[in-house]
Amino acid sequence: MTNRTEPEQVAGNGLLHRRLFLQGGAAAVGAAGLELLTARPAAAAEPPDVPQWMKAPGAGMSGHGERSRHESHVQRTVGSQPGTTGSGGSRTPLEHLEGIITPSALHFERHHAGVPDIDPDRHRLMIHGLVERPLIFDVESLSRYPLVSRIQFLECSGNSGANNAPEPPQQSAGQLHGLVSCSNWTGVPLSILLDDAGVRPEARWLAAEGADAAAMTRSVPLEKAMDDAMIALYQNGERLRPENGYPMRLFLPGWEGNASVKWLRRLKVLAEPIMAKDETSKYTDLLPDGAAMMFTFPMGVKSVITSPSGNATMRGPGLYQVSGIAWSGSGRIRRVEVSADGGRSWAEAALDEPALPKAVARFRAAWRWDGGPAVLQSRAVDETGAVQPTRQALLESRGPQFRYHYHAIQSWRVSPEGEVRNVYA
Ligand SMILES: Nc1nc2c(c(=O)[nH]1)N[C@H]1C(S)=C(S)[C@@H](COP(=O)(O)O)O[C@H]1N2
Ligand SMILES: [Mo]
Repeated sequence: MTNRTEPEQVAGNGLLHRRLFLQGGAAAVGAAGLELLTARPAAAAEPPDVPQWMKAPGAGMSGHGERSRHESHVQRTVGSQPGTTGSGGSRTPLEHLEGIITPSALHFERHHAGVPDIDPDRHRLMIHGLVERPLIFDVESLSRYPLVSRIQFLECSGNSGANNAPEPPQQSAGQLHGLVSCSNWTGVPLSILLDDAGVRPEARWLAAEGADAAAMTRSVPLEKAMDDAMIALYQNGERLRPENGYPMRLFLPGWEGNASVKWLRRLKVLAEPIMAKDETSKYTDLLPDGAAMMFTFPMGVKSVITSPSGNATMRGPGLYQVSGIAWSGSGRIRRVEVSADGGRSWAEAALDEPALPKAVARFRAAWRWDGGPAVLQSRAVDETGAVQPTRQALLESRGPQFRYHYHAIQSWRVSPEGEVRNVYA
């Protein structure tokens, strides 16, 4: 065991240099890289093991795959409003996932009146209002337009709102923050369709209407529609899941999820916002003086450590890989820092490549836990220079009645017994 050169500590309470995760880093630091994997040395006397599954041929092929039956415990956390079945949400189990893509079957869901069972052959999208030529599209005609494909996150503006409560809820990373997911979305740029329809000069807004029983409707500024909005048809290479808007949805990168209207059936071009029930009764931000902000679309810069997660138990002192996700509605994540001493000192985390705009970024830090009390935090900075705020700073700036757009730093306390808990630090 010579040559054991663990990266140097760069922040308090055991945070090590991120070198370990940079390209070639694990090789450069030698045995410390192996230790992170916690492999035990093979004992020379152990017989080679021939497990059951090597003794006979395995199962055959299948037309549509399923995950391993040993992974069936990985589930979304489902919650619906009292007295309803389809009105509510389900949260992505962030603590069970790695990388940046959310498997479609685990994408979070938020429905106002359940998932409609739409026959794609009978579904239509109409573009009308302040246009030269009102147009009707079906799935087939839309699919012939030039498609674009982008990896981008979707986040409900109600995400993480449980941390507004006076006492920290004891939940996992996914239960607290799992109203965010990230997919490879493929669809038609909305600007092409609007150009085909011929938008009139006085047009400023669009009303987007969904084909669910809620007929969920939101106003979208024409500027966003002409910028990076898409009519999404595919999610992670396959057709959209019914839960996520099959056969077509509006997708507004970086903006609060609610405005990305699912099961999209109508876009009405307008001079003013339509003031739909969904944007007057909800999705406004009440200020301390009683006024409310409307149309607060972009999602703030945010991050959360997913490993370890709240409600997890650490297996004892040693070297750990702290891993998490960061994202910003304003562009790329430039930097993520991790603290193990409740924000007194910070170590820069390694970011997985590539860093994509308005996508989830995966960060990692190496942490030698000495078995003492610790408070783990992550803090993201985006390419505009915006810094993720502390919980205290966020609540002070917005007042106690604020509900949406919670994006403060998450604190996980690690007890000497290894129990990880949500705390307000
Ligand atoms: N038609 C329709 N669109 C909708 C909704 C809905 O209930 N009906 N929910 C909205 C909300 S609040 C969010 S956060 C996102 C959730 O998208 P997802 O279920 O694909 O994650 O869809 C939005 N679009
Ligand atoms: Mo939402």
